[in-house]
Amino acid sequence: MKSKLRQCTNCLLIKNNQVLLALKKRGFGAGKWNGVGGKCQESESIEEAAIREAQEEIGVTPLGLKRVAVLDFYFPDIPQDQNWNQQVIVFVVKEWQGDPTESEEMSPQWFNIDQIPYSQMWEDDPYWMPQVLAGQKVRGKFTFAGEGKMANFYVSGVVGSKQK
Ligand code: 6OG
Repeated sequence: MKSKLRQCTNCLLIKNNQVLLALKKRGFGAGKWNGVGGKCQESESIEEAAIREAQEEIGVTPLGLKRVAVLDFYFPDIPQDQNWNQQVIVFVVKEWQGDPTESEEMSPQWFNIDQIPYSQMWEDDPYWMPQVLAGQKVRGKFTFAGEGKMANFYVSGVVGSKQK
């Protein structure tokens, strides 16, 4: 039987046509720009996890979370016990407390919505982030070959494969 994917959060702060991304400094996805977030613990709701992770990673407390995407990621080449398979719940945040601040894990920076550094991000991001930033909701499923080459994807009705 297929096991349930573990859940993770990812928050995109948005203000004045800009989105806040953060450079991951260590661990899974190191060297890539991404929204802020991480693993949901058993004792908390996904929203509580999103708030805690934003506080830990960039010192910001989201005051409103809008759930905008549910993304499943599969890494069939990575041993299951390394836990890379995950479901990421993406939230857009338009109000928060605190100023984005660098932590040991992430270094935040504002980007214009039309200047997102996709070449330095996970390969799935251009397939769902533009829709989310345009105000749409997205359901996506992505399969990666090896540690980070996207092989197949499904995004809200669009199915494709990518060969590199
Ligand atoms: P930690 O495991 O370090 O949190 N995440 C992904 N984000 C994007 N854009 N693409 C992916 O494609 C991702 N896989 C995971 C979820 C990891 C953070 O990275 C997100 C979390 O916000 C594979 O605690």
